[in-house]
Amino acid sequence: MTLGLAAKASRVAVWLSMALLPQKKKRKDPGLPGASHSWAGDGPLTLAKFSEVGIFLVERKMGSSRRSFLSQLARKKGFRVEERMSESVTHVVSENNSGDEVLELLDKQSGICRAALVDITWFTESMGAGKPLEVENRHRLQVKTAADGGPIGIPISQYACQRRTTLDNKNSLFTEALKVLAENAQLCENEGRYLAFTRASSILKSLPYSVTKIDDLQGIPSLGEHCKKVIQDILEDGICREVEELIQNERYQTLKRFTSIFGVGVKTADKWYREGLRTLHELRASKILLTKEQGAGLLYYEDLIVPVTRTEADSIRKIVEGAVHRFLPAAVVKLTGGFRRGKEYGHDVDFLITHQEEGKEQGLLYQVINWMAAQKDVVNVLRPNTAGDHDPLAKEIGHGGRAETCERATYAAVKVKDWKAVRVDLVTAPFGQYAYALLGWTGSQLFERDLRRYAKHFKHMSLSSHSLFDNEQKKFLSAATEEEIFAHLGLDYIPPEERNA
Ligand code: 8DG
Ligand code: CA
Ligand code: CA
Repeated sequence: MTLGLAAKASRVAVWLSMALLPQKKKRKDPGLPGASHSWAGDGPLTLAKFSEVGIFLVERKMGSSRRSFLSQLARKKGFRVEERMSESVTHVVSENNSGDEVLELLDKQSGICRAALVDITWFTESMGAGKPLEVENRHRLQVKTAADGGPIGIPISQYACQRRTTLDNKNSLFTEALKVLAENAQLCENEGRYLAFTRASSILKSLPYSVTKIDDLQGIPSLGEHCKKVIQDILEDGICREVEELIQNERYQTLKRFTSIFGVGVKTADKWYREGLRTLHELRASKILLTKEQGAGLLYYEDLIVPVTRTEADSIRKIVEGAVHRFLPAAVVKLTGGFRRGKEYGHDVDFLITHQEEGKEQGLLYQVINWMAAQKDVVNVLRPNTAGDHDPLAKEIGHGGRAETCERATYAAVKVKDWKAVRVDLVTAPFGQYAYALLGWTGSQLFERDLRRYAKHFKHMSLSSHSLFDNEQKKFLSAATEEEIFAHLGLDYIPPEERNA
């Protein structure tokens, strides 16, 4: 069978890596206790009744003695009051300050302004009611536009899952520069800096306007001094010298080259660099022992480095669907990852497969792969190699630090004349976990990371690609759709094409 792919490719060789999602397991570690502790001034450590609400009282204009009195009052009534602004603050309460003034204060403190900015009336009414009231518009502090070009009508969340990020990036000049810094941090194994640059870049991607002057950044969270300096350099000179120098840096160039080989991580790339290797040619000529993945990654390097197009992804979908439906005609095959978010190109193609009758999907991938491997005129699948699938976001889940592991197998494709090697991620999920798997495998990675961080910090819930566990009610929350998951988390629904954080 010939597939109408790019001119060069008349057939597709598929590089398959697959992961089987396990059945929902009974959880041993129930996670956090039902209510969080709160330090009640001079009194003993008490349990906050309304632990989901975290109040931060702005001292400015309120004064320290009134602030301390109000803090004690709230704690006595079972509210959690934080002394400092942090991620667990949900309500910033201020008296006689404008929203802009509060935002500026918060920006100086930590850059966190995800919380609702409310007037003291919300606080006094909630105290009167003996419970946290819903925030109504009349409680909210008004935030004016930050600058002429920066219409920040509402506070911008530091959480990607509370922002709408389309592919229309109006600040690519800055985000490309920050991406280089983020990549470099990753190549230096500095996760903190990597995240800081990635978050800053992601926030800029979500802005509905182009930043044209430094004032446009007012009220934007997650922008540290370093990021602001990069933006300022670009605004003034059109380039950022630090970034330009990095791009020319030999270690950066070499490690980027080596880590772009499938199966090669930073540690290996760095080792090769220290051994004096610089180019793929040198690597190929060296006697260095490669793992199976690395060998295949190097063999198909020239193919895999070329982004997969949407047309190619569609052709692969037909192949995968054909194979799946041979064994399970009613199975659902869903394109996920970047293509589901509307991207035109990807580094691989991701599919999620399920069947309405729970359990039917078990063993399906092995049948599918084996069958496809036999269809050498359609796809050319080679060399199954099983390994544990470690969820890269597992630490964001935070229930006892235990990662959900999936069974995973990587398959490589033979490259013959006119074939193109493409990486494909195949995942199956039991029907009951489908919505969670769909959300988890659609990305972007930062969007997923922030969903989990948000769930943990604000809802005391543990989100994964399998489930959502409520640590207070100590139960799993079921969801048939992504919309239901957002609702469980108390978040506005964000469609896939706005998850390009
Ligand atoms: P691209 O291919 O277009 O370049 O980007 P993408 O489609 O957004 O990225 P991706 O690397 O293909 O990943 C898509 C999503 O899949 C990502 O948001 C997180 C999720 N994901 C992995 N690996 C794993 C894993 O091993 N386990 C789980 N549970 N999720 C994973 O990428
Ligand atoms: Ca992908
Ligand atoms: Ca993938």
